[in-house]
Amino acid sequence: MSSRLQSIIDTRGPIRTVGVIGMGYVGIPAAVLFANAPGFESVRGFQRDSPSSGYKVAMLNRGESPLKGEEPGLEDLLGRVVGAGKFRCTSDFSQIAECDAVTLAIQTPFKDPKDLIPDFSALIEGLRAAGRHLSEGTLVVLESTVTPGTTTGMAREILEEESGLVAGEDFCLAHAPERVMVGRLLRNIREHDRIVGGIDDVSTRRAVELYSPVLTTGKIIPMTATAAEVTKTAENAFRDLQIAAANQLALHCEAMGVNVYDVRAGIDSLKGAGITRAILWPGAGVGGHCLTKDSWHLERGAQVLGHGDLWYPHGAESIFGVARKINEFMPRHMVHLTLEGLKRTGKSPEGAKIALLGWAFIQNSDDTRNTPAEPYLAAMEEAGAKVRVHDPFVNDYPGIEVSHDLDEALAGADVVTVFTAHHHYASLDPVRVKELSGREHPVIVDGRNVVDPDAFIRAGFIYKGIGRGDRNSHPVAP
Ligand code: SAJ
Repeated sequence: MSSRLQSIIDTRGPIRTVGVIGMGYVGIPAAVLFANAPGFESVRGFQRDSPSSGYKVAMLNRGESPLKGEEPGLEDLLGRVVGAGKFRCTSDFSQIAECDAVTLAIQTPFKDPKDLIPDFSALIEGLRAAGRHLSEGTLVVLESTVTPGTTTGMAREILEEESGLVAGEDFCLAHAPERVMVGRLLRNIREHDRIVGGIDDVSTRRAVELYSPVLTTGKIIPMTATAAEVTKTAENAFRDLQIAAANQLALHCEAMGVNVYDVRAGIDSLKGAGITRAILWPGAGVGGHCLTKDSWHLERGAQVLGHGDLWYPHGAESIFGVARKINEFMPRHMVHLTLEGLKRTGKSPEGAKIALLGWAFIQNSDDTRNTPAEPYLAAMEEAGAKVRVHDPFVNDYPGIEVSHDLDEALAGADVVTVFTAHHHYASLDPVRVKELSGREHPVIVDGRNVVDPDAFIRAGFIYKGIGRGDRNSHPVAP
């Protein structure tokens, strides 16, 4: 622990001004909650003035949220902190010099999972901007999910190179990973426990000072920066693994003619001391910015930080890698179910009309990052089908026309495929859908168990559902 750094912090006093780099799903709610905390005088949101996202600066300064999906409380709180002059967004990164603490909430996708190469270009740019305007005693926090070893390694090096200062001596550095889900951003930040990992004790304490005021029921869990990185990547890798186990079980249930949802309810019923049954939900695939890559960050950490000391058969796939492959397989399984359904109507995919319901990767959101619907669409178009996409939340997507008109999307459809469990689809009326399709036996492929198979079968549909071995070979209603 550096007494020098502690005395710099003591001289600087409590954190008053906060900067948040990256105005996205993580940065915007974080900045608004910092601004809402009475102890912080002002919060700056830093956003590059790029063609794709520069528009956010003016929008945020008008108190409007650029995030489209349902985000309870966000727009109100944003309006209040902007109105009170506590939050302002800017693309002038030199104002970082006025901040006591700076957080980075920037995307960290993977360029090539096969060779475990992440794309840290946006993060590096953010770190360089922070480093260029860093002053003694500033706290820098990485909120982005990163490969274990990044905070004490690459991030530290770049910040020191740009600032000429030394982490742990002249400024504080920590990792405090975000744990938010779209649709409940504010609640997650307030209520989830916060993992806080400094590169040293002074940094950890300073980061605890930053996050404590925004927590309501959540508590701080302090640890080292690298342990915090492993915690974050591992909790997502475990979730991906649990989903993969549910998906594998669904495939087995289809083969055995059993309803996976009955089995799931049965397994879930075993409760009691020492018994944790976190069986998740099978489905059409795993999307989003997190589960689709964080296993690879964990794998890379074990490789890089482990310096080859990973005592595991060389070249053997880790369970996290296998889980990724199972979840990546599910959209292809949706293709299989679609082709099987068409076959039952004596049709081939060539020229078939498909209504794809749900483009967002998760229900009741506009978030389309790594949507599992995309590989399905590509495969069906390759098979010669015409696919119309409907999603009530998604306005636009490069190269894809997304309709908000459900009747128009369903008109003339040979197949209706449900990819996202938006609440709109729970009330699909089989008689109405059949009318719109105009087919004697349209096919319905349910990737999220949102429709009642029997109601659709009675209406003359060919039904196919993930994990519904009990219905997927049903007799066709006359
Ligand atoms: N999914 C399933 N079955 C399930 C749960 C999810 O197929 O039982 C699918 C969803 O449809 C979606 C994908 O997985 O396509 C991801 O869904 P998610 O509910 O995991 O949503 P994320 O990725 O936004 O949130 C995860 C969460 N991680 C954990 O719970 C460990 C969240 O807490 C993290 O903050 C977030 O990743 C992140 O940002 O890392």
